[in-house]
Amino acid sequence: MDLNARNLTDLQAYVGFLEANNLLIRVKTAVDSHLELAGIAKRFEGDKALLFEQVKGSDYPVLIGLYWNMDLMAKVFGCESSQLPFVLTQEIRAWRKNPMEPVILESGPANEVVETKIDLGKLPVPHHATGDGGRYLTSSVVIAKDPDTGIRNLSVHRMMVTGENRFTLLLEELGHVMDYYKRAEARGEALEITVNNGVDYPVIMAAAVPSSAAPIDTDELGIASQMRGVPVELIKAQTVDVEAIANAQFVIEGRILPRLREPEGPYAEVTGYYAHRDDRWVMEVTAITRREQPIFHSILSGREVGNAYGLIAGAGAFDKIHSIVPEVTAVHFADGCVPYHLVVKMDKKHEGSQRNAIMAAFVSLAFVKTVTVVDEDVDIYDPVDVDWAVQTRCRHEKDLMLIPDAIGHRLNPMVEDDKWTRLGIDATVPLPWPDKYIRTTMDDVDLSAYEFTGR
Ligand SMILES: Cc1cc2nc3c(=O)[nH]c(=O)nc-3n(C[C@H](O)[C@H](O)[C@H](O)COP(=O)(O)O)c2cc1C
Ligand SMILES: [Mn+2]
Repeated sequence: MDLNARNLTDLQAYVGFLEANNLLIRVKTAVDSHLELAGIAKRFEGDKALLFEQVKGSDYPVLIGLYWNMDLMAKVFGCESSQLPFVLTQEIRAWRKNPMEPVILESGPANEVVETKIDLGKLPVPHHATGDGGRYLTSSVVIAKDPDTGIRNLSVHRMMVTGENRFTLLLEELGHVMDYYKRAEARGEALEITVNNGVDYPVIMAAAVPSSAAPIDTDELGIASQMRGVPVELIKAQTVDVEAIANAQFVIEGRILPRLREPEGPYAEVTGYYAHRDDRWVMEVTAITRREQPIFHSILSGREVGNAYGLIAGAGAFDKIHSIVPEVTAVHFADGCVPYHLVVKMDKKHEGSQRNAIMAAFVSLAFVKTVTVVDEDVDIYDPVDVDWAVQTRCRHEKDLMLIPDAIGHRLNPMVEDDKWTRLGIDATVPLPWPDKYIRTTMDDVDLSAYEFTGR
């Protein structure tokens, strides 16, 4: 694949590329990382990316907005935004067929400077939403190793700064890091991790590939390597036996402590609600390394998180769903609230296989609440068109599949006792396709042959 993201090896190169393509806004005024930075970013949400050149009390600039605009992302990948999901699915497929191993170096840009004193207060970590409980890392990639097999894992976690050398963080129940942590904790051991801030699309996206596409016995760094087109370079850490991303901006090393929980939250989640404050997992920082001139990377809490997760999660799930039900031709997370509503498009050949598509989608994505399946003539990227299909093709008495007491996504306020009801909506036309379901069309006119004014 001709991926521009391959040539963009680090955030400095991203900044240069975005600027050259008129996709970057520089904020020249010094801003406060407490509420002000995110408040400004919110006003630009979905626009060009933002580089805050000066953050009060910190030596480092902050880049935000790399994931909030699909066209910007497509530009970096060198494709049309409509093609982006398929490009990513191809990368996951190529990785599965021929996994590429990362390489381990002694040193790299990310450990040019080893901080002599550990002080998270020096980093421009934003306090995003007004009701948040503290300053949050939102985009840093955690590398951990399976305590039994040593296989590496990539994942992203919200992490709240609670001291000079301390975070509290969220581990999702079904995630691989949670699995590792539980096994380490049962032995009374901490789980060593590196937290990599300021990494490229391939590394963050590989971290968000769902476990249905990247099971626990696979190393997601292989997916990042595939997307970069070359093996990802890792560096050895100073204080833990886990590697870090060589061209990250900052590496925070440390351990998630066993049998200890401390308050984390509230945090403005992707749901549009605050996740409540509760006792959660604790990371003790053992070292911080960085580049000579690092750029701190953040993802604006809320929608941008959904984008960063939804695109690659959809691409990974598509690979899985398509392998089970080949008639499925595309999937898309409805933009309203990623990751809860997945729209599935299919070229139905067998009556009933749309129900298999719904079930395949549910098992491929643990946190999807609603799956709507539509025919090939529906534009799944247009919520109006999807609603049109539901309103004109779904027999509510027969075509709704309710799955009560399924495992819920804890971030969603609808979840009770970790459970909720999942809903499948079959909005496909029954086969053989009756004439009454033929869509109206107009003549497909070539506009270049006409003269217009006022256009
Ligand atoms: C921006 C962003 C924020 C995320 N925040 C969290 C989080 O706080 N806790 C969590 O467990 N997963 C979070 N996730 C989701 C996991 O990173 C994702 O489910 C990943 O696939 C888990 O890796 P695993 O399949 O190897 O367990 C986040 C993902 C993204 C992209
Ligand atoms: Mn994993």
